[in-house]
Amino acid sequence: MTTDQILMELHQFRHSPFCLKVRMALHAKNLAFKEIEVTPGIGQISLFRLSGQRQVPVLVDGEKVITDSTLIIRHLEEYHPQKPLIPHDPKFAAHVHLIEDWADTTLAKAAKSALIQAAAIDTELRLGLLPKEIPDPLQKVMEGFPFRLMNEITGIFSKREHDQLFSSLEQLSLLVQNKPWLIGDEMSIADLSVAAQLSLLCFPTSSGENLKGKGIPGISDHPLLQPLFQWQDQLVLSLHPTKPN
Ligand SMILES: N[C@@H](CCC(=O)N[C@@H](CS)C(=O)NCC(=O)O)C(=O)O
Repeated sequence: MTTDQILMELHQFRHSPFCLKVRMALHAKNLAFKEIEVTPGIGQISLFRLSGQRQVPVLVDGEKVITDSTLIIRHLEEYHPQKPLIPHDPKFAAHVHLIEDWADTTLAKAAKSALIQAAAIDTELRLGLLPKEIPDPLQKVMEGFPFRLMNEITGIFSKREHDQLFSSLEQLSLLVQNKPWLIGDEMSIADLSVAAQLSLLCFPTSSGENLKGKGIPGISDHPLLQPLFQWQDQLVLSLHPTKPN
């Protein structure tokens, strides 16, 4: 049974874009929920016991335990239908599903690779991404670890991948100029999915003091992409009350 009386629980990594996507959907629907921070590694053991898999986000809504951001939002649409995030018009809905899938796969993969490459070079960025719970000695190890060398060996983010990502971002930047929503006249899960993944490229104000304003050099500060990152920051801020990090 799903009930509004029991507070929903969102098991998450704070900086995971998929968790941000779900948090934004919960806020858009004005639903109260409790955030449960999962410690990478050790915390995923209890997550596995809870959900049968080790990835975040996981939503616990009454007796239901739902994994995967897309399935979580389908669940919210069904059981908490206020402020729909999937349009009723089937054609708009089809566009929304396609963009959500693209953002969760192609954009997510490219943004993650770009971030790993940038973090390999920028120690401050690397440390800012660590969960608060990581003890100081481990932070020191992360500081000294030869990420740059590892990155050069694995060649993790090629020029071709960078150019493909940049071209998609340029197109998105055009789409959001003078229009607040990617599809139709209402906010949809397409907007939330794209904005969430963009948070890996340009950290929104809601990421907290250590990260806000940081981003991938050459992308987050590129003039052509400013309309896109401004759109993202406004959307995330409007759906994500700032908390001390
Ligand atoms: N398709 C999933 C992807 C979730 C995902 O990739 N979660 C990452 C964090 S961003 C994770 O839990 N990684 C830890 C692991 O794979 O062990 C969704 O939409 O929720």
